Amino acid sequence: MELTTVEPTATVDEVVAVIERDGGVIIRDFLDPATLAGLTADLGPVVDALPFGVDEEFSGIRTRRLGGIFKHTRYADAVVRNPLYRETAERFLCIPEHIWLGEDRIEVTPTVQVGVTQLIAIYPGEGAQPLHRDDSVWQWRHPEGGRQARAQIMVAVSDFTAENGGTLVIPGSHRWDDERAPRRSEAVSTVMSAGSALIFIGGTYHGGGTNSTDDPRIGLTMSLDLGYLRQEENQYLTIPVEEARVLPEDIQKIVGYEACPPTMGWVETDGVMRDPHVLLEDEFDSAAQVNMGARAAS
Ligand SMILES: O=C(O)CCC(=O)C(=O)O
Ligand SMILES: [Fe+2]
Repeated sequence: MELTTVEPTATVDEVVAVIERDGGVIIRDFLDPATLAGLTADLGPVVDALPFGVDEEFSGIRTRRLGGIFKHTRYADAVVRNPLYRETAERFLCIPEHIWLGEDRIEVTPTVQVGVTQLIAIYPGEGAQPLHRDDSVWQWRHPEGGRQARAQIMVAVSDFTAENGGTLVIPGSHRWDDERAPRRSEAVSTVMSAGSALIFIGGTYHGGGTNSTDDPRIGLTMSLDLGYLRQEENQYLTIPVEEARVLPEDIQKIVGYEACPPTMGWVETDGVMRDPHVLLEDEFDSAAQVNMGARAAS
């Protein structure tokens, strides 16, 4: 089975229907050429200056990863504003649930928020990532018909091919329960031209592919997540980094300056996804990182 590609003129209904069936869909020419050129111009030099990753198991050691995309370029705004992504995400996530306030039954509809932003440049010689679900960051469970937590996008900044590491996806795997292991033989490559995009939901098994070409494969990924998957009181605004520095270490960690396994809460510094506590340290181990595999096992 291959992934379905739809035209940029597709409706949100059509996009949602393919994702409900397959777990993901490719939108041809998702970005216009000027936006794509702007992304490349703004992000290319920044990512080129980063060292390679240090995590052989998951993030890659022939891969460069840049986070904090919205502080590096305004051309990323078009990604979250594009209705084919934004409204599709809202269809999966903004589903009202009721709560009781005394005897009043109240419908509450969650918002969406950006959860992760990353430019991922997979260089020649990088091997395939383990297939995974991105909603594993919350240890999300998957009963049939359960709600989704995340709608993810992978925009092709370079062409994506089967040879250069175009994202591997297992069609239909969003419906699997949590006991079934993903196998490489079940995955198909995301093949799309620069400017096109793969939209998939958090329960879909996927991973970066092997790059056996001579050029890097460059993708911009972002997620829109359930707006309530966060701390109730906004501790980072209440106690920003400069104020947190003077707190005792156990208090720094309990208010939120600590990652939760496997990788929740990371910050990117020098191309590495790190525990946020490093922002409070004068010196830190440059090999210190959050790691889906190691952290999950520890
Ligand atoms: O680079 C890719 O194609 C996928 C990367 C990915 O799935 C991840 O890092 O979580
Ligand atoms: Fe992923």
